[in-house]
Amino acid sequence: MRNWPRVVIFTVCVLIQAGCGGGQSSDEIQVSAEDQSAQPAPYVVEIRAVGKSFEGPSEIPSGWTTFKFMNASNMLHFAIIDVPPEDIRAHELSDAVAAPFQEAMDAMNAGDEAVVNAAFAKFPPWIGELSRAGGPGFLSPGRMGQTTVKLEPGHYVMECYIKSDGVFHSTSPGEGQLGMLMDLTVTADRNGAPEPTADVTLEIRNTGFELVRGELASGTNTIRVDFIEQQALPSFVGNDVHVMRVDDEGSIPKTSAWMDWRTKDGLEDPGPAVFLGGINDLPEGSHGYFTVDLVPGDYAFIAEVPDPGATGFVLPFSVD
Ligand SMILES: [Cu+2]
Repeated sequence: MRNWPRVVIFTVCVLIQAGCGGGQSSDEIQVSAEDQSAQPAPYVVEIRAVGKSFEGPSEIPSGWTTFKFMNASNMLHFAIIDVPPEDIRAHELSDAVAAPFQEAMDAMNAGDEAVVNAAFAKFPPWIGELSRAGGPGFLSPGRMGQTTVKLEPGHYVMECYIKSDGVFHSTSPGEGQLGMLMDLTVTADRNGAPEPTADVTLEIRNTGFELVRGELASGTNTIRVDFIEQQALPSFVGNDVHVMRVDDEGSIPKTSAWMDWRTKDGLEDPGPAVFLGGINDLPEGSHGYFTVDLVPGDYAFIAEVPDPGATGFVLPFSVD
């Protein structure tokens, strides 16, 4: 998709040549007219998860941005887009937020509540200003996910906090090193991409999911997700949506129990289900899109909130 401007330039050159050459057939003119009216292409940014690292561009233009998330690792990952206060970069998020989260997690596993509270007390004053701008949802190894959000100019950090052996992927693996945290600057240049069109619309409220328009089918589905409501739960998470495969009757209860990061097995790789992507938290009143390829079978929309099955945040569906 990055070659799109070249295609436009090429088309314009062809039109100029056709105009200068004269004598072209009406068929050729017809083809040129179709080219001119072609829809602008989406702006695609490729992000790769390799081992416990992200690879991708450090700077992109603003506007509707389609993240093509390639999970080239043997672990489950996602890529939530954090919106930190203006001067905060990934290294500061790593030291000031990811490190205390890991201390708290270790203390939770050890059952030491005093140390848990001491770890949370280390959060910086600006933690309350952290917000989220979506990003690709849970994606099993070897898969590709596609998630589109409208990004305004500013500074963002992509993050994955799945755990391996009790350690969040966002936790620094060593002094001065970043875990799965990646700076992303969005410039004032506009990418010119159109808003996607959707096959179905899913609404999210604090009471759960509702499919309000369209029908999921086998093949490629683009899902518009309207965040009618957003919430800040005590576990520091909010509303989002991911697609899981339902392989047997244990899939949903097991995955629902696994969705609370505060438990020892919570969000621990590989997880109890195959995940096909989704979209992370967006602010209340905004919307984004994600695309999933479905083969006939059973699936569910599920949120990364504590006990989603009991709170309306599991919506099973099947495609023929
Ligand atoms: Cu990860």
